[in-house]
Amino acid sequence: MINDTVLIIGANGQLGSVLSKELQKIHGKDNVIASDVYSSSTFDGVFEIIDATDIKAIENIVNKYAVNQIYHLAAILSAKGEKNPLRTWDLNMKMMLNVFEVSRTSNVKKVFFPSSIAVFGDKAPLENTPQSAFLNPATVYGMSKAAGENWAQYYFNKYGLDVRSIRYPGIIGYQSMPGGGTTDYAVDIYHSAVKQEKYSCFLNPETKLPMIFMDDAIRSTIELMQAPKKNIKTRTSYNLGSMSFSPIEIASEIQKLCPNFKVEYNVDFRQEIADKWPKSINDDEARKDWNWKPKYDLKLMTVLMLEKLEEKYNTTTLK
Ligand code: AKB
Repeated sequence: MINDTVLIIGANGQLGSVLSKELQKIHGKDNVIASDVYSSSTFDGVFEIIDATDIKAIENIVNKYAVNQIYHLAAILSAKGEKNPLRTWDLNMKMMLNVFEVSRTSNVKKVFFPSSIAVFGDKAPLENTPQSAFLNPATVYGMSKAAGENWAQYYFNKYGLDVRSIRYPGIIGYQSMPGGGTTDYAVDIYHSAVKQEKYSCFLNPETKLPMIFMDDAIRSTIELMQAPKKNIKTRTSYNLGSMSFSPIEIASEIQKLCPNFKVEYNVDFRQEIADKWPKSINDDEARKDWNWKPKYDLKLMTVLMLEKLEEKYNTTTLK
């Protein structure tokens, strides 16, 4: 067991709720402080309510538990963010800077800050998008992540704060639901299949996007955070590749196991966001610096998603 006290901000979210449990296994149940702006009825462990826009609230918890690592996962995502651009910028930036400032002025030694494929825009190559491609994000969420990456690098260069970051693709897991993203369809579609409902997809059938299975996303985060400091050469954020597919490809993979499953396409404003994002990611730097290697592909993920969701909904849809 590693003797650190870890604070997770945004622990009720899609990634946070799964990561909190994994971190408990590594650091011990009492050394993981899960927090969110709302309480959790399901988390088994230490939980605190924190509004991360309030720097004092973060500081109090960091001091109370002598926290020395923070995973800052709270943010308004791409699609939801476009409904209220100024509020999204304000919240995402304020929370992130509060976390960096509290870390700089306290005993926090390491910070995890998630970035996203949303940092890329139409000036980056759509296929095999390189680590150092030009960043011209088209959403406020993407703008806040691109700015956050630069702030992460600034805090490292200027204050020596060990901030580490990954540009996540869309994350797909059976344990939790995403909220407000453009890649959310790739989780929702599995729930519809298992509930034997027709799925209405908000992206067009050919829209290919980079995605990752939850287990790989969690493992990548932990591997990055555990890598020796000298290996971390990218101090903005690492590209992370895993799989890429379109709605029609995921639907046909599901149909191999649920032959009656049907999808209709009702494209909305999220299409415009997806069209500017990479279709596939070059993650050579992550592979080289901290040995990143994904384990799951679309086929394996689909089998697991359907099996686990069948258990959850207590249904039998699989062939
Ligand atoms: C979103 O769709 O906004 C997120 C992301 C790719 O960062 N899932």
